[in-house]
Amino acid sequence: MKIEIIKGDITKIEVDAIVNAANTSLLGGGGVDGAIHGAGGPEILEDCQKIRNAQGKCKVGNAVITRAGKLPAKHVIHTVGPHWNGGSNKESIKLESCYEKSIELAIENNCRTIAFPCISTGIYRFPKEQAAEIAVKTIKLHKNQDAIDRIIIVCFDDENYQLYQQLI
Ligand code: AR6
Repeated sequence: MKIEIIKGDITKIEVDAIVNAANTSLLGGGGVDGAIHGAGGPEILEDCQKIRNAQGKCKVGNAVITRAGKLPAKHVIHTVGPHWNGGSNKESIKLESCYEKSIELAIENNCRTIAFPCISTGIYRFPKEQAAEIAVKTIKLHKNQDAIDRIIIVCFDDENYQLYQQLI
């Protein structure tokens, strides 16, 4: 499994699955969530609504999968990152679970290439350095490395890009 770090917009990446930093409602929001729904069109929200009707809200640390509408990716995996609350609310474990569950869901859906944004490091204010360490550690330690060909971490801002380059 190859890990790549790039700087850019995740809505433009052609992979089997891009990951969305969603919220528990699954019904859209700002940041990368807004960009994905905006670029992908109504098909993504339609699938999210069906999931909501079937299972209710998505818990923090969990993930669900939908079609990708007009995006170049084939699927969108929506995961809900933790809101940073000083670190005493199991934020690290919850963030680790986002990466873990997203990779598992990708494998279950035969996705061999995955692009991740820097989950929770925007509106949810998770400290970027700590989030990057958790992301890299969780991806590298994933037990089913043979099932994935490539993971791309898509950094939107310079700070994240530099942090990930130092780590990889
Ligand atoms: N491509 C890649 N990364 C992006 C893009 C993009 N187009 N746009 C922003 N980022 P955020 P969170 C980066 O705030 O912190 C939403 O309202 C951004 O620079 O999108 O998990 C949801 O609905 C940052 O590094 O997500 C939730 O309510 C990273 O993506 C809440 O925000 C994550 O920032 C989730 O907050």
